[in-house]
Amino acid sequence: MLKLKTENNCLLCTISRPEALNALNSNFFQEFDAMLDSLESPDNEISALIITGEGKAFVAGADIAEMQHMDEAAARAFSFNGQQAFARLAKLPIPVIAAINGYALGGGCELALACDLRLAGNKAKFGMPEVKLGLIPGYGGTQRLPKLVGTGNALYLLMTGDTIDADEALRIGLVQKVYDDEQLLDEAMALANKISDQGPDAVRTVKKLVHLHNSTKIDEGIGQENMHFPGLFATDGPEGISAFLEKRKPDWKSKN
Ligand code: CO8
Repeated sequence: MLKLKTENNCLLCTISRPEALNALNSNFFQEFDAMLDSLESPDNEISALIITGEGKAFVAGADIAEMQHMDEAAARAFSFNGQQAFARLAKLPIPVIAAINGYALGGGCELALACDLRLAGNKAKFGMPEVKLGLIPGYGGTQRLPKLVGTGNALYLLMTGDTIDADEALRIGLVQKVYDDEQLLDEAMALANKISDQGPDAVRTVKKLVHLHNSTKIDEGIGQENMHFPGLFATDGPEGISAFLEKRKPDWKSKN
């Protein structure tokens, strides 16, 4: 289900099951876990991950047909498995960009929520339609969505099951940018390259600290910032500062 392609050290992961609008089934999670294994490996040289979907959907949700015959134990396992996978995705040390090319519904929206940055094509559609099926999100959506768009916007989407378009998603902060569909992947790649041009250890540390704000009190988080700040003076900092003063581009490899 996953087509993987590397370009400029950036991994493009295309979810490819267009006949079912890329609905997430057990096969998906097996392949996704294998991709995460390789991205978590210490030898990994990939500097950014872009996730997109083939055809008219990013992902139209968890596979409803697969859920049809689940009992409670199977539902718990299916939900837990997805939660674990998306938690691993959120914790990857590299930036993860969702390039949302179409429907991002239910589990598909939750996948996008577990990414660091969300870019939408202008035909993208977002929603949490689980209540229409008599269900709730099971891959972290009840927790990640309100943190991103606020309690009111999250409850509106979660209680009505309504679908919103890319401009509305931009307005409520669900996505960071909206592009013409034809430009979406190029823009996602340009964003990945732009981030890759920055101090790699600085970017990893920013990601770690910003995600920490969801689980810590502000004083503790600021304390963590102070703990991590000096470490940059032993990695990216000297090269970044010298390059600025010498009016040249930093060569991060020279100091790492
Ligand atoms: N699961 C399985 N198959 C799907 C899904 C899905 N989520 N979405 C679409 N498909 C299939 C359709 O059944 C159809 O298959 P077929 O051609 O064999 O009939 C094919 O994809 C094309 O779909 P449509 O003909 O419906 O395409 P339309 O353009 O008419 O409609 C929609 C597009 C509006 C996106 C429509 O397909 C739709 O409403 N899909 C379902 C969206 C949805 O409800 N998503 C939420 C699913 S629940 C969920 O994600 C919970 C996550 C947590 C799980 C925890 C585990 C227990």
